[in-house]
Amino acid sequence: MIKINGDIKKAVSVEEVKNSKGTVEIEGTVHRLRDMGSFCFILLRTLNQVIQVVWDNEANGTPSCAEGDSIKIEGKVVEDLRSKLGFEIHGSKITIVSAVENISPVPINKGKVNLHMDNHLKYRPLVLRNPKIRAIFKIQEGLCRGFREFLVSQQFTEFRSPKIVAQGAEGGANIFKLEYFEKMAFLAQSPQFYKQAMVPVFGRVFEVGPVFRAEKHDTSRHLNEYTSLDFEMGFIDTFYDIMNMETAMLKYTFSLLEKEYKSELELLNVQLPSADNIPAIKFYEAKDLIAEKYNRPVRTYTDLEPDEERLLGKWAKEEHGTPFVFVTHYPSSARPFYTMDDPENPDVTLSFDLLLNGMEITTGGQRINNYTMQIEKMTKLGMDIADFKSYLMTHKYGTPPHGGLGIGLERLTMQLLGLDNIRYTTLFPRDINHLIP
Ligand code: AMO
Repeated sequence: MIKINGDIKKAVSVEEVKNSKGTVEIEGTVHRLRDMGSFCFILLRTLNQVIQVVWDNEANGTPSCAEGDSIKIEGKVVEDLRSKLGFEIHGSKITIVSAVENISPVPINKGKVNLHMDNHLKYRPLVLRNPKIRAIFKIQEGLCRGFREFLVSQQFTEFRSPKIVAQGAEGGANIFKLEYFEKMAFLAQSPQFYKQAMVPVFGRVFEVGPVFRAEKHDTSRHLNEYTSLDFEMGFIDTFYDIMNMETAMLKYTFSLLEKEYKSELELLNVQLPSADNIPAIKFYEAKDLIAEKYNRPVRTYTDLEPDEERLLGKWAKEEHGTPFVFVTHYPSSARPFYTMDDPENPDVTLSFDLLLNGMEITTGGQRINNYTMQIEKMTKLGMDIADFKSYLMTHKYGTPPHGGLGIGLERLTMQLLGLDNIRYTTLFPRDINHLIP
């Protein structure tokens, strides 16, 4: 008979191991075995850290485990200030829980994984076991946690929107089509319509979820599926309320990372930036400033080019000592139909992007909340109102002034950690060439 008593199997933290007196038993994967002759180092990849076990070959015989085995090891915790964790385990008994079949074809246990991108992605399930690669995703978890915890503290409600939808929310051709029984459907480009619909329901909402963009080009900053951190809030006075909320969220998140993700930040040698005193510059002023300061004539005023974003990041660092810069008042033609135009100059919008180290990580702004105004803008853009009847219910039956933003989680991770390709910041990237793993 199997007795199930409902106990949850507890995971033990490194601190608990360190502070335990006497013998401990730890579970983990053999990360590395280093035979030194009379003794052996067994590096064990545990839930949180790689823990060093010293195994006395003379007293215990050579260890029975191999690299890649899942084992339990018993031993005594001994303080050792030379070790990174301040202690090591003097092992006395090994139990193999699951033996490895084959040696990994990629170097999981090396300090750095030096693989060509194609091989890196081909062996992704293995590469992710490397502590430095894993640290990227622990930090990413911290970014999502910070976003969530901060917004909950500000009375936002978390919601989930459908990913199979009938319309594109962001315009453009970068939308995946899908056969949906007898109808045509799409993969959601963003939760835009749904987060706006939630404003009259909950007042303030957020979602952390996948979004899909059918980008055909192969760049270091675009994915076909990425995670969007979205929020939307009602009763805003201006779109600066959104920028202030994002700034406060970033500050909260960075302090959470400093506290709870210290070892990962150290492993990756990352210094988090300060989100204090972020400058804001208007779109047209930014264009002219870059042209003048960096001798780069404006080619088009339609949007910021990647090179202009990079130079603007340089300017923010040089002039304001920060890697962040808000760019506001984008041209109306560069923003989707739901964006509120500036009543003082309808050619520009009450919208912004946030750049970090010279790359856009966020888009946000105030939305049109007035029904007539929204219909007028859509008509001007040649859109068929009938297709958007459901979306327009929000406006028709009343919604307060509202706005929000979408942060690309992978872009934020990439820019914070100084990585040169967005593929390193998503577990299993989807780009034009990769669907497996
Ligand atoms: P936008 O389309 O600008 O705005 O997207 C918001 C943020 O998402 C990230 N991003 C991407 N990341 C990886 N791969 C891509 N292909 C990709 N495309 C965009 C960027 C960008 O700043 N609904 C609006 C947001 C809002 O106004 O609330 C939207 O989706 O970091």
